[in-house]
Amino acid sequence: MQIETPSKKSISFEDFKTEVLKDYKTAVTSRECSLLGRREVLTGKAKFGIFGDGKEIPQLALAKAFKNGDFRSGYYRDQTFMMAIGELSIENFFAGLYADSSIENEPMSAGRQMGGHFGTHSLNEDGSWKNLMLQKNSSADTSPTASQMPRLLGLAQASKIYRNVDGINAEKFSDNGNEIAWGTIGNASTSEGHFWETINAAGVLQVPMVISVWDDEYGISVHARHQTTKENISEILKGFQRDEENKGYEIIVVNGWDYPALIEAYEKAAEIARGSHAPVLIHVRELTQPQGHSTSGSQERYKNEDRLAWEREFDCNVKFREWVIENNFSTQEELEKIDQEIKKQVRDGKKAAWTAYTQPMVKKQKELLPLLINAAESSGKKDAILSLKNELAEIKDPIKKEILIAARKSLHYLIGSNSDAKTKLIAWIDAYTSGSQRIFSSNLYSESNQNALSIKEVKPTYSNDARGVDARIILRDNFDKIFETYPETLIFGEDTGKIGDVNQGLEGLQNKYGSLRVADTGIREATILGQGIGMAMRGLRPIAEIQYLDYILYALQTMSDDLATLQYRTKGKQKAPLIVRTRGHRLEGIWHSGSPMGALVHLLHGIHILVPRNMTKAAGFYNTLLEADEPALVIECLNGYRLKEKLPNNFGEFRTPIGVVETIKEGTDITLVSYGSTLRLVEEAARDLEEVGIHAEIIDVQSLLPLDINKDIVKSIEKTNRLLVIDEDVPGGASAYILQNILEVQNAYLHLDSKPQTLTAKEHRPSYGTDGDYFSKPSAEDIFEKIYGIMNESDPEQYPALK
Ligand SMILES: Cc1ncc(C[n+]2csc(CCOP(=O)(O)OP(=O)(O)O)c2C)c(N)n1
Ligand SMILES: [Mg+2]
Repeated sequence: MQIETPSKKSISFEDFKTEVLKDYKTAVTSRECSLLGRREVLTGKAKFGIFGDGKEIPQLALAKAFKNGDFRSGYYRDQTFMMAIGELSIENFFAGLYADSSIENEPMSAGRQMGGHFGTHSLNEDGSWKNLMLQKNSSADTSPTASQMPRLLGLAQASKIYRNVDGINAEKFSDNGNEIAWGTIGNASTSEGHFWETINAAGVLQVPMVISVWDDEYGISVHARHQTTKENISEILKGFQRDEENKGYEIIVVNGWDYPALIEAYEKAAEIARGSHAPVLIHVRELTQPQGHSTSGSQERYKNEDRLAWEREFDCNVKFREWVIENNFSTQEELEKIDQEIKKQVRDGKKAAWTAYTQPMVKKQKELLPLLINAAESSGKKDAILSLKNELAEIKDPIKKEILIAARKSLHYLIGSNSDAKTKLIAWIDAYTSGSQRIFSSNLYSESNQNALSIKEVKPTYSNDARGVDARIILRDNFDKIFETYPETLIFGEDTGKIGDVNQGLEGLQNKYGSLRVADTGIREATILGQGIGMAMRGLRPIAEIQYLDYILYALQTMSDDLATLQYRTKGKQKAPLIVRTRGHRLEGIWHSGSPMGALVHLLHGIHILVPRNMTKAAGFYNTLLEADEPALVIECLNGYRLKEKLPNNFGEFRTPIGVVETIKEGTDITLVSYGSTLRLVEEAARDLEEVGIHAEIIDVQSLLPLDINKDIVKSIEKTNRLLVIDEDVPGGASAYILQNILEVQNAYLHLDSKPQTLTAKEHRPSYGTDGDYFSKPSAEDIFEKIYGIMNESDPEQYPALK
């Protein structure tokens, strides 16, 4: 018998039945995991649970349309999809719930993320790319609602670049740009700015992005009437609908319990997005939450009985089951049998996951107990140690923390004693602690041999008659060389394309390399960043330009939550070697001369933050970064583009090392540490100080994250015995961060004869105009006086008071 399937392709009834029953089993497995998962939390075996129950059926349809090479960028409801594409087993699901820190057991994040945060592995053990065309890909989820959206745009845009830019080796990443980036988002999260920014940008860019809105009418307890105009996201997006005259979106509305309609919707969406690269929005309505939002609350508090009854009736699994029986794919009895088998499978999988999670720690517990007994024997406080031991022995499935508490506390009772048993105990504690610490702290930065710190310095070279040119020329000629050498590089931002950026560091390059590689974007910093992240995750080398440093705050959430955590949250299984280019520090006015470096340093651990003092240094950083596999933020000096710099003759080759400081003036009396635009003022003050007999040594840190990896600053302080850190951030900002490193990491306090100090901008934003700048930021006079004051205090006879 032949039937007309939703795919409109005629396949045999038997084949279709097999597929339907496979889907049924996945839906039931997923639901059973959710039900048991909640129990695991309520009985205390897991901390928190957020599950995909009530969203199963549309995810089966999505999985059918999802092909190798495609990417998902979604959120915590998508367990059924992950199961359907074969990337999440029952054991993996429970390992995630328990926070199992083994990447083999918990491949999503090695227990670093809450359960329900999904990702696949893009990288081999050595950090190199896998062939992403041979697998189904999911970018690693983040918890902030809608934070998946900016990245989704870039994942989709990569297909457009691969389809339309020649010369890129796409083998591992694309087949002529046929890949779709599939987004998922909850109805309530469409209230976020990131959603709207991404929707508009994808419409403008016309990229193969299919975004599904899972609409269950609620965002935790808050109903759609408080979230969405007209309580209907597809209704209010109607203006985006494409038509004969205008490009735009295809918008599809479908009920989340209607299996055949869903399959048809997803097939249609895939055809449009793959073929024409038009974005598609699928509004999946009438979804439910059988167990409520998460384990931290109960929906009976905010849903009335009518709503709860409706949800029971329209539960997508219930409806699917009815459809399966009505259409003779199976019988009530057969399905009951399947249900029972699956219940058992899930129970068994759960048990296996618990055993795999707990066994290594039980082993450690067993190892430790005799060590504690021996240590007790050698201690004057035997009973205290034995009682710690007994408490530990009674714990059935101990976690690392409980084991280490017993071990480490026992050392309190061994202070002053010496014994073989104590030595053995200490060695055991140290080994277990450091091994465990790595489990939780590795991979913040790249650990491959392409990590940025391993790229060695290459100095710029100059011909004998090298002229001084406007510094922006150096950037431009270096970018030219970069685009010529690396076909996979592209740069985009506000005014980046046609005019070649506001300071013309890219002058003429759009004409040369085309408007896809040197591109103008809308004014939308978060999605400029997201474009970069997504494209970098698919093998391209994007440079995302943020026009001014002050405006990076719009992109900061995406940088901090997504880009900076990517390597860490996947334990090195995904990477986005994105370069973010911006310009800042000093010009004029509250929003064109900010230097919020402390804030950035604090929020962006995981990204290298580079602060070149001139454009040759900046160009050298770009060259270094393109050899590396890590993200970085490069802040050019806003007031430096028209200053003269000598023209190098090895463009594309010279490399500024990352994390290495440079002494730019030698001196014996005091060490001055600074970076970026401020250095020119520090140099000016230092020249004036020479005239009064003070010889300052100036160190340019060049790189704030990481900072002075060779600990060179302390070597200078050993000589000068005095330290002043100068910058344009607020008091206690980046200068305090630098000071902490010098004093605590480099132990410079051992060599200081004067109080270490900082000189910073005022607490407020810099006021407009030349005088505004003079009274807001440290001036050469401020710097001179501060240093003179330090010298006067140390030797008033040699340096009599200035005032
Ligand atoms: C930026 C941000 N704000 C708040 C939260 C807390 N939070 C987690 S889920 C959620 C509701 C999301 O609702 P919806 O998007 O409709 O997805 P659903 O859970 O209903 O599938 C909220 C407010 C968060 N994770 N991120
Ligand atoms: Mg919702």
